[in-house]
Amino acid sequence: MALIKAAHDGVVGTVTLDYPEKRNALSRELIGEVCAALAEFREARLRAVVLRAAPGVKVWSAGYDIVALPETHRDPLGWDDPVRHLVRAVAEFPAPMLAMVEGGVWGGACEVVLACDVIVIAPSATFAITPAKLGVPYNVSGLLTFLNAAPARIVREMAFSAKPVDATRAERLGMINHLVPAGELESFTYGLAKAIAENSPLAVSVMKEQLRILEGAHAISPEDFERLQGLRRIVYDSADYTEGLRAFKEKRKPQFSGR
Ligand code: LCV
Repeated sequence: MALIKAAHDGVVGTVTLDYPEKRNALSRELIGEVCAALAEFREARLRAVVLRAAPGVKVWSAGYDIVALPETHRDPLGWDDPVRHLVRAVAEFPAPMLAMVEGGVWGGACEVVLACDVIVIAPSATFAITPAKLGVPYNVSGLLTFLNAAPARIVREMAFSAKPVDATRAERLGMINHLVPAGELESFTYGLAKAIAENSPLAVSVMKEQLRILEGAHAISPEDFERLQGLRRIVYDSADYTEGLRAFKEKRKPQFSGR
């Protein structure tokens, strides 16, 4: 079953998330389709790509496919998890990726949007960092994506409260590039994509790669990394982690005990 739509005009590509039954949850299958489309776009040497959902959606993406997360004893967000693949594919795509957003963006989807090079949103867009609501130990590279996209104090508030940030606040904080009226979202985004596509693709591509490396140039010692992994392990082996996932599946509020 196709969970996305992909198309291009030889210059600008579009990937449309199209899994409304599950609010565009980022299942392994959906992410596999996005990555395959990006691989084709790379071959076609496209100069910009727009990542979007269907027009007028209330939910741009509900984030990780929570149902697929392991219930315990296994890192749910390790190097090989599907969202990490997608974030890397976005960051390493050799041309700019523009996220065009209306509706709610949750959890892992928030990371995917913030990993894009340019973000254009409509007034209905909201952004939430949700691991604390679910009891999930987010990972270091994911948190770095957030830290590169918003001030540390804001990342803290978003991560600790899991409350959505609305479109005007996201614009004020510099988390996104442009907030435009819903009726102008497409024309504005594709206008910007075309302007980018008229510039030197080699210069643009090498700047994107340099910025990616510079954004990741934070020193972390092997000891600190191991320690953080150990702390994360305590979370995914906890009763609270199991409770968070179960509560979602049972459509109820989780009762966290801190154990
Ligand atoms: C699987 C889903 C999902 C979903 N997965 O529609 O960053 S972390 O660490 O938190 C990471 C682990 C992560 O990204 O987790 C996901 C974080 N996302 C969220 O917390 C949002 C969870 N979803 C919702 O709160 C609601 O679904 C929203 C508000 C997005 C939409 O509400 P709405 O009333 O429009 P439903 O809740 O009725 O959802 C429709 C169907 O999509 C499934 C959900 O279980 C339901 O399935 P059934 O029709 O089979 O009951 N669904 C929604 N989100 N992340 N499945």
